[in-house]
Amino acid sequence: MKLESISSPKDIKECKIEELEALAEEIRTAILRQVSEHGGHLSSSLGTVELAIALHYVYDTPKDILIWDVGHQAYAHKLLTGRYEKFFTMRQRGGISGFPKRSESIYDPFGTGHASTSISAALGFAVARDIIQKKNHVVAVIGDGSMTGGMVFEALNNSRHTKKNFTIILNDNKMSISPSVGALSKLFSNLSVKHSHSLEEIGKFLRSIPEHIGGGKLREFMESGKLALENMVSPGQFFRDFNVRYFGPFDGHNLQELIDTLNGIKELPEICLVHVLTQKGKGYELATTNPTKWHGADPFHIEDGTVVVEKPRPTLTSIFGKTLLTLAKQDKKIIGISAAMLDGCGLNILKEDPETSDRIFDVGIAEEHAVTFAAGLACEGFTPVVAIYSTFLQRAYDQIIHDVALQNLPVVFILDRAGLVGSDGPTHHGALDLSYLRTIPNMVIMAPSDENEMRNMIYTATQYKEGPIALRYPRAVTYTNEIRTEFSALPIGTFRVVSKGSKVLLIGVGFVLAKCLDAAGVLEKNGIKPTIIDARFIKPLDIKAYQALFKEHQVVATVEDNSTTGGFGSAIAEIIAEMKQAPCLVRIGLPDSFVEQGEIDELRETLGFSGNGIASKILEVL
Ligand SMILES: Cc1ncc(C[n+]2csc(CCOP(=O)(O)OP(=O)(O)O)c2C)c(N)n1
Repeated sequence: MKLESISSPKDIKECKIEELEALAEEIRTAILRQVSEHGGHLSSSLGTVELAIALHYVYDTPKDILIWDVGHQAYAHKLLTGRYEKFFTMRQRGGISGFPKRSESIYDPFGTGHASTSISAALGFAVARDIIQKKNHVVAVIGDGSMTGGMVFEALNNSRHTKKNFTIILNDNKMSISPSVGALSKLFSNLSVKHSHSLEEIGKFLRSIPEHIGGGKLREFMESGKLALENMVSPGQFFRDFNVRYFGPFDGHNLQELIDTLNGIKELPEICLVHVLTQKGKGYELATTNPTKWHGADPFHIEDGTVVVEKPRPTLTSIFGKTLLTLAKQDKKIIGISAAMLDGCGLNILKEDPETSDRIFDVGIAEEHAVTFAAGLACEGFTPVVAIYSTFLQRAYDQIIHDVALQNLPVVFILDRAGLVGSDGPTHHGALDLSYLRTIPNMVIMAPSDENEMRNMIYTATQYKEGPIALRYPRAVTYTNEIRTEFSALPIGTFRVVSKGSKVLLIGVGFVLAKCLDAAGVLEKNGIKPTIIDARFIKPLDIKAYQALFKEHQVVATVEDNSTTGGFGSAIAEIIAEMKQAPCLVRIGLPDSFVEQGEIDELRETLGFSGNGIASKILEVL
């Protein structure tokens, strides 16, 4: 059975194990080819190839529901469900998504991208199935990293009394993006020692104790208390307390074992958790030796793993990490917090530095906890810096409001990947943070327009003790060469006049200021020299100073890498609404719809985010 001839999982149902094993190799080759050419999530997907085959072999998808948590590991699933042709368009503009997506395939019953949602969704499917008396199976596949998300336990807690049956596959590779952290990773490691083996070992040990020193009594005791002993050596008890029947661990690369196990548990009328052990990066040695680096990869040469295009400059993420390292060395009250993204957020260099490592906390995929944990630290006089991607901080909205802002605690929020992120698409674009943060009382929000301003904003944030303060910046490399080493705090709420002109006032929020400068070039060719402002702050705003400027201009244009709904442009609209003589306002930003995947620059161009796009919108109004 050739991979390209598979149009649906039905095509593999008659295959022999050897054929399935050969198919697994073909799938790995296809994944490696695709990710090496276009980038993507490599090591997670290489680790779930046999699992995807076994699941589609045993279950009757799409009638049976198969939900992949996060979904970054579902490339084999895509290949087995009629998407071979389109697989090589994955994560590109107009191509298929890098995550499961309902609108893409009937084999993707639930869209994912953010972690720890699969068990809740599976329970929803199971309850619905029983109400409408459908007969199908529901399966959620979740990684050990994603099991650290609080929603998982809310779902398990709820599942216990709904008494629905569905199956959870715990895909345990001992890794989140970095090695898994916390008590759960310890629990799973304990589970990884087959409890039957442990019992056998203990039995052997007890039998070896001679009669005269009480061996017989001990053996009797073991027999009478077998259950208790089993509980003691079998951490499966943890799941049993949730009314979940634990099976495992199994070798997640042994197709026969996986198929037999899934067939064995499939019809059980209870919630089953099948624990499978897999290797992240399986089949590509570089990825198995450094699964963190290969979690998400840019295009690379398969032979030696070198990237096709070197990043021309340092990333903003690394600027943040280096800046915070410098500040944390000077100020021992600074504490860094990450939700399973130490590398992704740039805190890894602080974790590796002996002077700061014990002040850096990876809390697991637990954004809500990260924020409230920071609130507690702030109460005791520390300066917690919570570094979370814009899209993932959405999770912690109530914690930001109720635990931080309401108590006006000085927590610093660092939002990387604000704005468009590119090929990860709509689940990952940071399109809403200005809108969701701006409505929160006490919150200060900043966006730097270059890396020196960014360093000063990080400094300003760590100095600010009046309440919560957030800093957002895009997924980007740096623009300027010269990094200044001194820091200076910015006066809260002030903007910077970049250049003075007349008629048109262009306000850029963050790094899109560069696009405003391009637009100014186009406008100047049309005889208009605009005034250009670097907004710096999104909240608070210097209303009087803005109103004074508005009076001097006919057209005000705001440019932001955030939804125009509720973002900076909306804030300016609120100010203008209170003026007697209002200028015309043009708001340029992301639309009130989910933006699809694609190259960031390409997407921006389509959305009118280029110099020409901005200028033509202004000229239209004039
Ligand atoms: C809410 C949320 N926070 C952070 C992430 C970023 N993220 C993507 S995959 C991943 C690790 C997932 O680990 P695991 O579930 O064990 O899957 P593996 O990649 O190891 O197969 C993280 C932290 C996310 N997708 N969602």
